[in-house]
Amino acid sequence: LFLLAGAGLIVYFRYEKSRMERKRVTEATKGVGKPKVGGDFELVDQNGNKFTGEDMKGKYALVYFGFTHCPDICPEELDKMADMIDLVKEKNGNVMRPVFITCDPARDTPAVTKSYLQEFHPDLIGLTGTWEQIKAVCKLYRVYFSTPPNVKPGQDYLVDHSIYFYLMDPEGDFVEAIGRQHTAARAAEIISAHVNDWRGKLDRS
Ligand SMILES: [Cu+2]
Repeated sequence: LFLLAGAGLIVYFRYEKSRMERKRVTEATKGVGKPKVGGDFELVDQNGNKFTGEDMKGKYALVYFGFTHCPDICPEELDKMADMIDLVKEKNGNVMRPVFITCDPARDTPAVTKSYLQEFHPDLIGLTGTWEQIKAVCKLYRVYFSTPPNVKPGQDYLVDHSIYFYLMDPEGDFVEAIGRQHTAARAAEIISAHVNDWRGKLDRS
């Protein structure tokens, strides 16, 4: 019994430690005076409807920046994102809005983005906009933006982009960035832990 209680305590302390760690992450990013990631934007979704920063709230949002012509990284990361969506849903219900934002607005029209995302997951929301709108949203998320302005149709060019999943809480505040080093399973654990800590309103429908 004593041993069991000891083991229980260790498990409890580990749990508390990781919970405090998450609290630290959340507070560091939500606190006043900290560099802000995210904020309001206006874009258009893959069906041609207006989509703003307000539309992202209510659920947790997982935001990924990429482009449909990306040869290897985006397909890999979007496969991973699809697994993350399923794992988080399995554990918590429909609490997350997965969002893909293109860094290549000249080529990624709503129609192009729509057919591209269909290969990965039906829940994915794909956003595009004008060059200025995309430049602005990249700036909000501190994403490196390299698409040249005024590209000619058919012109080939490279698009460089940051590779992070930005987790945003239901109030639209940045929680943490999930990098390439995390597997889908680990990323889903991190997201689920934040969901469990959340005490505010959360749309699970
Ligand atoms: Cu990419």
